[in-house]
Amino acid sequence: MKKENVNRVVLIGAGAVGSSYAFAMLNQAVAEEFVIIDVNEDKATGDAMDLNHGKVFAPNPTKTWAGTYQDCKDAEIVCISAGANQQPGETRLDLVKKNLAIFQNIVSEVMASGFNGIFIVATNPVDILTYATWKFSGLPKERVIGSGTILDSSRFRYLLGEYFDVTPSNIHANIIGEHGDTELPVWSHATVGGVPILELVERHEEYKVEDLEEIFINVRDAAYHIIEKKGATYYGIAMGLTRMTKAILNNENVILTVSAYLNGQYGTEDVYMGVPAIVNREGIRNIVEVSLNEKEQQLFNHSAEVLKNILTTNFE
Ligand code: 6V0
Repeated sequence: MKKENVNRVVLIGAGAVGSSYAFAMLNQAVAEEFVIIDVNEDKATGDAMDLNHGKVFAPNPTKTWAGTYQDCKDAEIVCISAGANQQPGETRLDLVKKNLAIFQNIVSEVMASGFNGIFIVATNPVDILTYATWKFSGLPKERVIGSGTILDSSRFRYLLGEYFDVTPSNIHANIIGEHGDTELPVWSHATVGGVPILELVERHEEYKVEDLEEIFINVRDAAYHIIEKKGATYYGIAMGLTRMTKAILNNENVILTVSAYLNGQYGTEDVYMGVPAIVNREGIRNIVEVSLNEKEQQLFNHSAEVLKNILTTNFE
């Protein structure tokens, strides 16, 4: 039996993303208990051993073990990063069929345990699989959250930070829409220390619109470049998932750009997409509706359309 006031997080899928998430979670001592499940039981057991051996160096020891679906019953959060990843040349949307089948199985096992917490989904295509998790689990939409464009927004802030030579935390800028090829930058609300980036480009000759466009392309295509070089991407997303987990467990009411269920916001409904949202202990408290300009709204509608077509094919 789990003690009261102890936070338990269960990870399902201890591959490159899952193991990196586990490493970040233990290093930041986010939860008191961390359980690892993988269809490859040896990988889960080996990871738990390896992580436990470093526990003495963490800010607080996290009780860590390779578990079973029964452990989900008392978990506050189940984070899923199980499934196939992109091979060179594959888009995220190419993974739909393979990963939907895996998710049907995983989510029904989690729910059969009596789980009543919050799902965080990382597996690609993340917006589709977050929707699938919501459907398969029957949980309220607020308690199923995808990583969405949290990583893309973080890549965006990093590159803009380099460009303007300012630390990324002082850049406020979002990538929204599908976590994938149809995502879009919200330039109309991007600021550096409160100054609109579009104004900076107008006022200072050294900054150019073409450079901004190139920054966005690099963000959008970052996964392809990393996969070409080292086969997979995992550290960035793992840190993003850890940030989401912290926001929930610490009841932070922080705004993160995650995949949330849209119910009319941004003129779109019945789809999960990356948008800024207030995250707390209840999951998604609210979606932040930024007023998009006409071009941004068109791009957003297109992104929604692409995702909805996939949902229609697979869920009707
Ligand atoms: P990986 O290293 O192949 O790990 C996948 C893990 O899932 C393996 O350990 C498998 O054994 C395990 N697994 C497979 N089926 C099951 C099952 N039924 N039950 C339990 N475990 C299972 O892949 P990697 O970790 O690189 O990627 C995982 C997923 O994350 C992929 O879909 C990626 O595309 C996705 N990513 C998502 C990102 C995001 O921004 N949301 C970023 C990077 C990767």
